[in-house]
Amino acid sequence: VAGHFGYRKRDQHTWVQNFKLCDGKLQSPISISSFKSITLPLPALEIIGYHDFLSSPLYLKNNGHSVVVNVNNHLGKRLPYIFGGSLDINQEYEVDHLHFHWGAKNNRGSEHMLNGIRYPMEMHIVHRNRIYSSLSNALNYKNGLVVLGIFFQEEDNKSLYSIVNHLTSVRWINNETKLNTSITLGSLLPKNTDVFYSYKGSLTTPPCNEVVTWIIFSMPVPISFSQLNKFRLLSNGNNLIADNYRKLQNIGLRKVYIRKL
Ligand code: SG4
Ligand code: ZN
Repeated sequence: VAGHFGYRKRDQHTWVQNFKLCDGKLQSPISISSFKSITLPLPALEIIGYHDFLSSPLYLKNNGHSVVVNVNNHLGKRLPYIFGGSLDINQEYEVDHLHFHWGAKNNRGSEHMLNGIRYPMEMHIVHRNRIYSSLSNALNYKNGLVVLGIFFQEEDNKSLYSIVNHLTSVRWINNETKLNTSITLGSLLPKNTDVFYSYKGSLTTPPCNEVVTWIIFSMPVPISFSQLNKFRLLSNGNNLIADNYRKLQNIGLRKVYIRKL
């Protein structure tokens, strides 16, 4: 979707030169604080089809900025989708792909911060509003996308094996490999999805379109040190991809909502 951009501090400062939207008032990521968030009596987020195995073949790809699993064909079946929660009534959002942001060290990597904590990794499950035909089409509309943000914290996790074991095959930019086991999206979610934060924001990469309703789960998912280290070996050809997180953006006049039980 975007052309060339880098994550080093001096590179992030130049995003706005090539991508004007990155200078907007509704940018992501942000620092979230539970006590500054507004509690709303929101219904649960309905997460449909997350326990179905995704149609194979599934491809894992190093795109130079991240590592991506595309989910956007689910032959014959409806794609997994979400609705409810903080989302507008009657709007359904289908899964497009998932990708990760991680750090070179455990003290960094997540894009959002929660209560002062930066986690070592954050996974984004990108969903497209069903009324739009494609991801690139959805980028033109304020209600185009919903991204589920999922933090990882260091601890062993079997459900990540199928992705992590293939990372050595996508070490270099544009490497792509077929996953030899299917996965369910549900196995990648936190045990508890009842508590989440939500706010209106943007893509965290150029072109930074302000079309994303963010839903950030409060509960992290475990990942082991050796699994994290496999992400840290991925390269874009010149540098390691690690530290592919955007600097924090101003909340400005925005409100962050929290759903509790
Ligand atoms: C990553 O670079 C993904 O590979 C991109 O996915 C994604 O762009 C981009 O991050 C921004 O997404 O959830 N971090 S984010 O705001 O989903 C889009 C693709 O280019 C448009 C397919
Ligand atoms: Zn992302």
